[in-house]
Amino acid sequence: MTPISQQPILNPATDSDPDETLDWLDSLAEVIERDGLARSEYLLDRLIESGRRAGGRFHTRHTTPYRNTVGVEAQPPYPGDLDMEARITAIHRWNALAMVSRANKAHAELGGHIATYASIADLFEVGFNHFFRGATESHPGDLVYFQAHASPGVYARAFLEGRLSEDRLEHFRREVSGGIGRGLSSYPHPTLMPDFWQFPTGSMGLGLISAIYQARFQRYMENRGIGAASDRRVWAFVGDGEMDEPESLAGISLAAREQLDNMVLVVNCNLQRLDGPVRGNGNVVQELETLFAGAGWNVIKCLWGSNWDVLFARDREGWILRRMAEAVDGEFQKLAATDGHYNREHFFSRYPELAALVANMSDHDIDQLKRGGHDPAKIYAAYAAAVAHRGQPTVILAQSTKGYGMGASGQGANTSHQTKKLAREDLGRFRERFGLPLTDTDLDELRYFHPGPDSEEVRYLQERRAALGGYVPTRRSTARPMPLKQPDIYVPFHADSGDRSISTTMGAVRLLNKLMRDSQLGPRIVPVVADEARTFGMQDMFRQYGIYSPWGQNYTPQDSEQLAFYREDTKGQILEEGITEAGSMASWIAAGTAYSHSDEPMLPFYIFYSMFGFQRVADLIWNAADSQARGFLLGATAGRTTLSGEGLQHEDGQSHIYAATIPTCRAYDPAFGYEVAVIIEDGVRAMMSDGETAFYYITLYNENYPQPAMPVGAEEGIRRGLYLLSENKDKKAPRVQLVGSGSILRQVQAAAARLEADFGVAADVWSATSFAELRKDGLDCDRWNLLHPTETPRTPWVTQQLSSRQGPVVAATDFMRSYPDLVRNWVPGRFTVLGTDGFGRSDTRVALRDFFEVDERYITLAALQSLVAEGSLPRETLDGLIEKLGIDADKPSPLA
Ligand SMILES: Cc1ncc(C[n+]2csc(CCOP(=O)(O)OP(=O)(O)O)c2C)c(N)n1
Ligand SMILES: [Mg+2]
Repeated sequence: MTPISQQPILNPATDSDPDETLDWLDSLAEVIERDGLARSEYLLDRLIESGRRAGGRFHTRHTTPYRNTVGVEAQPPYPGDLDMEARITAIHRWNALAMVSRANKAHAELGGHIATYASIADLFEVGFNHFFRGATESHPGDLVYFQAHASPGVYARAFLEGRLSEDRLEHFRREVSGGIGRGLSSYPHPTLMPDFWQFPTGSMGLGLISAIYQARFQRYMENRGIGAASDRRVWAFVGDGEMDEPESLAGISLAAREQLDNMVLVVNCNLQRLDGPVRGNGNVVQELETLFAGAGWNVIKCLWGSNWDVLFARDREGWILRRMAEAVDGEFQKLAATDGHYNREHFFSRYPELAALVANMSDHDIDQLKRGGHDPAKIYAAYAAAVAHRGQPTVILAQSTKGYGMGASGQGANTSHQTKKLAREDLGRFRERFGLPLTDTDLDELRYFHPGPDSEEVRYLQERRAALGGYVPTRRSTARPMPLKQPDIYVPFHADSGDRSISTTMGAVRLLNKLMRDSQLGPRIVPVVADEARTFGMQDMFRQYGIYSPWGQNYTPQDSEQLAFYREDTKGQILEEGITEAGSMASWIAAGTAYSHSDEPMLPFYIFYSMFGFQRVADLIWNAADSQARGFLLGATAGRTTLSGEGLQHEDGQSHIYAATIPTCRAYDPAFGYEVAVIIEDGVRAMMSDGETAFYYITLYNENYPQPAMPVGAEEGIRRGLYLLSENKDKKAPRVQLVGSGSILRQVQAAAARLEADFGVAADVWSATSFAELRKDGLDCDRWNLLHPTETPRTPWVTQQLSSRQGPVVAATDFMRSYPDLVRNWVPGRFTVLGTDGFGRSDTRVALRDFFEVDERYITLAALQSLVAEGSLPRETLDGLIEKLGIDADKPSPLA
C-alpha cells in the first residue's frame, strides 16, 4: 500500500472510480519497492508513450518533489577541509558586512547590500575553492558572471587573497574622492575596474542572457578553429527575483537547443527580492524547474542541508515532502525569519507524524536545520553533478536564506535587501554563529579582519586558487594588437558609382564582403543578424560564409539549387540569431569582448533595422560599452522619411540621440558610400590595430542614388564629423552655409542648387557625418577652456570649419532636430535646424519629406529666412515665397 501521506488527494468530483485509482497507485508502489525508482520511471514512460499513441495528450509536469536532486547515496565525498572553508567564508561574511556598514556609517548616502551576499556566500565559496578555474598558459580559465549586488563578498575574498588592500575596501562605492582607480565599484563594471571585473551584471537580467550567448560563442569559436579547444565553462549566478526579467529567460531555449553543457547557471533562490517574496503565494523553485526542464535543461535542485538527511531518512511515509508541497514561499520566508520554536510550532506541528519526527530535537537543533544553499557538501554535490553532465546546460536551483546570519536585523525580513547595518546585539550573534575571532571592540568599530598572509586560512585559500589556476575574477584589459595592412580594400569605395544608383546599405555590405575576404581580418569578423539579412542584401553571404550551426545542415535546404542558398555549417561564420535583438546584442558583446575573455580579437558587425537597435536594446548596448566591447553596430533602414513605407513603428528618427548618450560610442550618420568606407577603415584601425576602447554605430539608408567620389582631403573631416562638400565660388552673392547628414544631405544639395538658380544665393554645402562626435569635441574644448582661463582657448572642429565662412547656417537631417542641435553651442552665427520630430507614418519619401518639412523646399525657405533676418537679403524676398515653393503653410504639424 502506498503510504497515505504520499497518496494524491483523491477528489470524488473528478475521480469516477477511486478504488481503481488506488489499485494503480498500489501497483506503482509495489514496483518502486521491488525494483526501484528507475524501473518505475521506465514503466511510466512506456505507459505514457502508449497512451499518447492512442491519442491522449498526457502532458507530463516538469516538477519533482521539493527536495535535493542529488540524493545522499549519490553525494560525492567533500574534497576540501569543511571546517577550514567555513572559517574562511565566515571571514568574508564579516568583511563584506563591515565594508558596507562602514561606508554607510561614514556617508549614509552610499548604499550597498549585505543580505544578498549573506545568502550566496557558500554558493560562491564552493565555486572559488573547488570549481572556478583561473586562466593559465594551458587553460583559458572559466568565465564567471557574479550576481551584481553580491559584489561586497567578491571584494572581501580578494582582500584575503591580498589582491585588494584595506584602503581599497575603505573606498567601496567611493570611486572618485579617494582618487580614480582606488575605489571599488558598487557592482561589477569592467570600465571602472578593468583588471578585475569581466562581466557587468548590475542591470538585472542582462547577466544571464550574456552568459548564455557567451557559452554559445565559446562553441562558435571552437567550431571555427579560433583559439584552442578547451573544457572552459561559463558560470552564471543570478537572483530568483531577477529571473522575472524577460532577458533572463530569453536565451534559455537556445542554450538547450545547442546543448551548451559548458554552461552552469546557479539561481540563488532566497525566495525574496527587494520589496518582499518573489512568489509569496507560489513556489519560485518549482516554477523555475518547470520552465527550465520544459526548455530542455538539466535541473538540479539543492534545497536542503545535510542535517535534513536524517529527517528524510526517518520519514518513510513522506510527511516532510507532503508538508513542503503545501507550503508557499511566503511561508518558507517566514520560517527563515523565525527561530526553531516557531518552526516546530508552525511547520512540523501540522501533522502529528511530522511533529514526531522532530520530537527528539531541541528548538536549537531545529534552528540549525540548513537550506541547501548554505551547505557546502550539498552545493559541492550539485556543482559536481552539473559539471559532469553532458548534452544539456545545467541550472542549479539553490535554496538559501536572504540575510543569512543577520538575525533580527534582516534574516528573511522583507526589509533585508536594503539593510546596511546590523544592530549591536545582532553583530554579537553573527560573531557567535560564524565563530569569528573578533573582540568587542572589533565589533563596535566594525574593524576589518585579516588573519595574515601566513595564517592557515589564507594559506589554504591561496593553495586552492593556485591549484585552480589563479585568481577569479581577473580581466585581461589589453587586446593583442592585430597589425592590419589592407588600405587597398577601402580605396575602390572612394570612387563614384558611375551611373549606378546604390544605397549606403549596399555599399556597406559590399565593403563587409571585401573585409571578410581579407586573409588577416576576414576570419576575425563576426557578422550578426536578427533575421534581416535579406532585407540588407546579405543573402549571398549565407552560401559564401555559412550560417553557424553546431549541427551543420541535416536537411537539403529548400533553395539548394540556387547560388545563394541557405547554408548552415558547423564552421559557419554568420550568427543568424533569428528574431531576438537582445540575443543578437548578447552575441555581439561576446564577440566584441573576445579580445579580453579569450585573448582573440574579434570584430563583430551587427546589422539591424535601426529602429530596433537602441530603441529596443539600449541597456544591452550600455552593457556592451561597460564591457568595453569593440565592433560595429550598423543601423540600417535608418531615417524617419527614408525608410518611407513602414510607418510609426519602423521609421527611426531618434537612434542617434540614444547613441549620443554612450561615452564610448562613435556614432555616424553618413550620406555617401565613401564616407562609410572612411568610417569603417577608421574603426578597424582604432579597434583592431590601436586597441582603442570604443565601438562604432553607423546609420545606413535604403535610398538608392548615384554615389559621388570622395573630395580630396575629406578623410579627416569625415572622421571628425564635418567637412566641406562643395563651395560656391560666387564671391559677391549673399552666402549661406548648408549642413546635411545622411540621406537628407541630398535635399541640402538640391536646396543649394535652387538657391543659386532661383534666388542668386551662394550656398556652401557641408556633410555632417557625426553631430555627436562634433559635440564631444566641443565639450572637450569648453572644458579645457573653463579650466585654463588664462591660456589660449581651444576651438572645436565645428567652429573652426564654419567660422571661416560667411552666412547663417542651416542644418537638416532625417533625425530629430535635437540631433543637429547637439552642436548648437559651437556654431557661429545664426543656426536653423530642420529635422523629423514626431511619430513616423507610412507614405512615399516625397510625401514624408513634405510632411516632416525636411525636403529641399523647406531648406531653401529656412536659408532665405535666415538671410533676410541677417539683412543679407531684402524683406521682400519672403513675399509669395511659400506659394512659390509650393508649401502648404497650414498643413498639419508633424510634431504632435
Ligand atoms: C534592471 C534592474 N532593475 C532593478 C534593479 C534594482 N535591484 C537590484 S537588486 C534587486 C532585487 C534583486 O532580487 P533578487 O534577484 O532575488 O536577488 P537577491 O538579492 O534576493 O539575491 C533590485 C530590484 C536592478 N539592479 N536592475
Ligand atoms: Mg532573491
